[in-house]
Amino acid sequence: MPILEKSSGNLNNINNKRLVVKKLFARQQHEGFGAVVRRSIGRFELRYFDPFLVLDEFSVSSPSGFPDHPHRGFETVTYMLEGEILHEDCEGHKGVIREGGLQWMTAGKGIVHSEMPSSNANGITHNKGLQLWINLSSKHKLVEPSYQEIESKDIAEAEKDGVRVRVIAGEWNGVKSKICTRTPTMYLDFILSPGSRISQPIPLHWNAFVYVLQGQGHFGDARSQAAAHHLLILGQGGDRLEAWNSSDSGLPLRFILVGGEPINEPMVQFGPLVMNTQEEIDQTVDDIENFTNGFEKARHWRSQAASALGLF
Ligand code: FJE
Ligand code: FE
Repeated sequence: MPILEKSSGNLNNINNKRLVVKKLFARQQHEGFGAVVRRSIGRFELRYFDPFLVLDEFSVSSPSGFPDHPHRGFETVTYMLEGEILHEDCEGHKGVIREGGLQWMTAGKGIVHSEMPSSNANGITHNKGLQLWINLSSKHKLVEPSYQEIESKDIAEAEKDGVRVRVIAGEWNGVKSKICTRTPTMYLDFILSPGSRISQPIPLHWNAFVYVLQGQGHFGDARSQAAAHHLLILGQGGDRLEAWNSSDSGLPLRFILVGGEPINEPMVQFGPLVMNTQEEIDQTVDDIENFTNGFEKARHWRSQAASALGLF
């Protein structure tokens, strides 16, 4: 458990490092229609890391993907690392999330959509990215659905002392993301060249994790090393993360650092439906079956991508 490593004499733990309290390797599993995900948050060993419900490193090659499915009560954040994904929803919202680009979707009261490799993916067989599910507090669960989309070239970026940062949410050294988060969240994509390091502030009471994408690094202290596909849960009791590239092959270290303010409410999840009580889940299942309370437009809607694959 997170124990204060050294006493600073300050009850607020200012200037204390956060340490890694749990390390998980994300194995591959099958999800959707022929898609492969490495799930770290949201699997049996780590059901919920308030406010984070799921973290999937996904890979889809045509013909595969995530055909028509509903969401209610949370947000999905899709960040493409390679290739692209076509999304279509029952409200008529449609688009392609390209390499390096971001879609921050507030499902709120309800959306039915598909997420599939785009047909003109020009022979790119591997479309890879990260999808993070962030819970919404009870007062935001039933907001109108909305999207925030940012192309790669418009994602805030900064570089200093061998550290490159892409600011997905929150800010780094005064460089701010334009994403509005309903659940206060920071999401930084770090690329550290060999020999470089960071000391990154994280709000004291937030839950925070690292997910390593590439290379090798140390996180928190010299005892904690990790490589690609590992999730590191950071303990409480500190206001910053120290990390450094410890690759011995001269490769960059790439990882995301994500933090969020815990919601501290009861959470009941039924797949892509996340509410506070079982009654609200039962109501949601009713709404999906009867096309009510936000699911009206799903009655006659089928995504083009899944239709083209003959999935109906
Ligand atoms: C799914 C419910 C879902 N991980 N990573 C049930 F919503 C999904 C689903 C996804 C998903 C989509 C993308 Cl683009 C990336 C994802 C789960 O759509 F797979 C199941 N089984
Ligand atoms: Fe989805």
